[in-house]
Amino acid sequence: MTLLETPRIHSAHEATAASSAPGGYDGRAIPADVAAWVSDIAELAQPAEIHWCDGSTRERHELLQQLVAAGTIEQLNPELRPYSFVARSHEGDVARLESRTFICSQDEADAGPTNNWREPVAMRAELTAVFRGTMRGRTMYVVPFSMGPIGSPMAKMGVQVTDSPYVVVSMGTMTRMGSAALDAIAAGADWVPAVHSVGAPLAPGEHDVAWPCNDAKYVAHFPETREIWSFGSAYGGNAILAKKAFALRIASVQARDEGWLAEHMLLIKVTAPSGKAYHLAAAFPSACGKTNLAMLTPSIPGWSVETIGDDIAWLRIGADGRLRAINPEAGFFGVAPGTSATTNPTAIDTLWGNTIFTNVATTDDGDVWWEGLTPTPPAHLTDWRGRSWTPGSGTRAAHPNSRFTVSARQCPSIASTWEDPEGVVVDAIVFGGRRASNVPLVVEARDWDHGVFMGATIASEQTAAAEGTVGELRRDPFAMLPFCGYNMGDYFAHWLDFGRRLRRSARVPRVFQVNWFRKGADGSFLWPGFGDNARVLQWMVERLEGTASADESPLGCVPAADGLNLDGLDLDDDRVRELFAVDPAALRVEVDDIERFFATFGERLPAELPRQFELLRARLDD
Ligand code: OXD
Ligand code: MN
Repeated sequence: MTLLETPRIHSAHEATAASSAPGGYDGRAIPADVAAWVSDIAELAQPAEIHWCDGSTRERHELLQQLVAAGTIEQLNPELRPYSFVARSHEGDVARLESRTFICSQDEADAGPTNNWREPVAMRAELTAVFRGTMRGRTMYVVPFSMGPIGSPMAKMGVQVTDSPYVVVSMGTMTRMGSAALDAIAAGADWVPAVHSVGAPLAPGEHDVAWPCNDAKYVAHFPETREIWSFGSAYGGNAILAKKAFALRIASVQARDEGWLAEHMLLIKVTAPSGKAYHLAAAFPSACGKTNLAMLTPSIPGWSVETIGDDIAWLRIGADGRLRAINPEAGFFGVAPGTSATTNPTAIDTLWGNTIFTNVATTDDGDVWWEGLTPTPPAHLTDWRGRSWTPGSGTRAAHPNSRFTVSARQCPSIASTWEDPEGVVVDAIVFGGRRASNVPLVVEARDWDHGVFMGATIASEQTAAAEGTVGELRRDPFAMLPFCGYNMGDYFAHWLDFGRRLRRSARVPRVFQVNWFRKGADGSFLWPGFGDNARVLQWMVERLEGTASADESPLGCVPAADGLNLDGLDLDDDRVRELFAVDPAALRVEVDDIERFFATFGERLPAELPRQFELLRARLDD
């Protein structure tokens, strides 16, 4: 790069004006290491301009206007959906790309059998080639952000550079983004660098497309140097690097090294009619109803559920010896299809305005629609591809992985403690998946180690959140299969070790497994789900309080007869029996599958897991 091509660095309020001097940012000092890194990336990617994001409302407004002008987003009817927008992505850029997600640890064994490993030197060379000149003709945005409330001892900082203004506004919703985060870095906080490009340089005078992206895609993580490099996609977790790439893949490595947990978990506060409140952290694979559970409206009187987070939780042992957790995110990037006033009225209320929808359908009067929003679709829609759509056309109007991006602050059920810098005390951990068979409605683990076994053996039917065949059963330990940044065998060991540390502290949380999705012989769901899931939460709380009795089953403790509150529910005894049925023959087949899965970890599998496995086998043979 010659000196003449050196990109201009300017403040947020000078997005198109002449630059202020490098190092100037709203009069603030830019930390030298951040400035040096930004300048290195700019030298490689060669953007036309550099914009340091301050996270202000004015900046967001300007970016949204720019995105409307570029055709990336369209404003919805302000009378129906104030200050809200719809984006239609490129048809080849609609989900997380697990096959293009790489963990580039020095040693392949440290990535483990569940990750795509790439040798870091070779990957750096490949990335350098694709990133060279990738931002030509575009603005590179520098996005300083905090995961967790700024100032929280549990928060962590990052800086993402991106050439996508759509990604900037998404980061603005999903994180605490802007000057305050940069100030925290200037004050000495460590930060994770994340480089993102849509991979679509513009030649002088070239007309841009609405959703620039590249057929070649990479979401690469370097765990030892805590770096993220993403190329070619602007969709969700591929591009909003604070979320899956940082808050789970890189953070899981930091958590292993620093003795905490970075998990794919929602966080809720459940209050019993007595007024006593408990906090639950629950891990479910992508698109298995985490947002619905996080915003649940209980069907049973006297109970309430408040939201702290819907996707990611960071947990550590607090100064008081209790397990404490924060939601590191500031917004929800939720799956739209299936969200309705019946399934999740709180989400519907949250989405009243100030929302960016991606790949949903739009109505003729300028509002949004997706499958499941209303029992019958409107007579005419514009589908997620931007084409005219009528019911019966045989295609889906909204993409199955269409999303809403909205601030957590807008959620009517958000708990007043959701930004508590110390985190909330976690009383119970829940694991779940989407299972048509074999897994009962609820089971309680005998102890922490048994709970780790439950987490390690979660399997779920694949959803549309990532590429792959929807419906196929896959092992998804701790719902972290696509998100664990290191060898999952070591991750299991870390969980076991964490339990040993918890046992030395005040109280070890209880562990449960749930399955809302079991089907009967007739193929229909056995359990009504949604608001009625509060009945299962009630049983868990009563277990915590020591008032609910349980029966032993080979899988763990299940509610004793009459233990589950089924008042007012039209569920006959046969269905209840089916919900909790344990079929040893079917489970033995499952156990063989678990054995094969565990074998893939070789000597990295901690001995406690095969021990738990043999105990289960023996219980099934009893
Ligand atoms: C998500 C996912 O977007 O898990 O939360 O895919
Ligand atoms: Mn998720």
